Amino acid sequence: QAAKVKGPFVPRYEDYQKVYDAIAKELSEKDDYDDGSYGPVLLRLAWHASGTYDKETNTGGSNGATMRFAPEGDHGANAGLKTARDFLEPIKEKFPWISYSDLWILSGVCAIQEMQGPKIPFRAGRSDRDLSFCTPDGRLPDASKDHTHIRAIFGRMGFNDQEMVALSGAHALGRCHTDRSGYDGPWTFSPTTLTNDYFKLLLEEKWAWKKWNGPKQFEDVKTKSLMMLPTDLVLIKDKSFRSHVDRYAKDNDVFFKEFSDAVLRLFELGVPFVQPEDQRWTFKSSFD
Ligand code: CCH
Repeated sequence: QAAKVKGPFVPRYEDYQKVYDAIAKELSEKDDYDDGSYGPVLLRLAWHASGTYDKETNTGGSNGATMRFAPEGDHGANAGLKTARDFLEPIKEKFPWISYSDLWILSGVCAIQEMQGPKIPFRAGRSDRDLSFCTPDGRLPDASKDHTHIRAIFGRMGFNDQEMVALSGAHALGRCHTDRSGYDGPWTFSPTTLTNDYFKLLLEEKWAWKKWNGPKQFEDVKTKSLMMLPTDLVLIKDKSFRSHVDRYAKDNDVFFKEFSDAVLRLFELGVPFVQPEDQRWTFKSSFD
């Protein structure tokens, strides 16, 4: 009788759902961080892993997880993201078969869904690469700049105006930290729940330069407890951007749909998937 041969472990949807569940559990249990959740910083990790993509050279993007290495991990834009990488380390130990690249993106998906955002369909298949694949500094946006810069940075990834505005709605979540970017404060009153409040506040509040010794940023005149970056205000100063801010402020469902589509595209930039586009997975949230 032939001995049973065990083939190599090929993870499937159920296995990735288990990883999702483990991240969601950690998110709900470790609630003593920042505004009560690691969700925002996990999303920022997934975004900064993906947002290095350059469509001309097909370099950068989430395939590789090269932010693990010093040159890229030390880029100014990535300050503070070690917190997110460290948060995921016990998960990686529990599920050693998942690549860091897939884990970081799956945790971004999980963060969005667990913070009551839309579903973000996911494909697996990213593989980790060595430090020779680190991207040069300067590929991520600089918050002190204007519309030309935003279009140049996101245009390099292949995004149009509408997608740039949709993606920016992520600033409903989290906050700026003086010891990371130098900026200070949250954009909304509910920084651990995804809503279209970022767009509503942009339009409804009065924004003035904050008087302080830090980098130039805006504060809301009424409560002085919220902030906007110079690049955030650009979205209501530029006519084309503004038309999308108006649409998203009016209708949260439209925002969720277009945010989900744009984030899905961001997370897949430059990844040579085997899993076909029409067979993406949608994970169950902890509250489904
Ligand atoms: Fe962002 N972001 N972001 N951002 N971001 C910061 C924090 C978050 C810019 C600058 C900053 C996107 C686009 C832009 C998040 C998601 C997205 C901070 C504060 C700066 C500065 C960092 C700190 O001090 O900790 C600029 C400039 C742009 C575009 O022009 C996009 C796109 C996304 C995701 C889709 C999230 C989430 C945070 C909160 C992180 C936290 O730790 O709370």
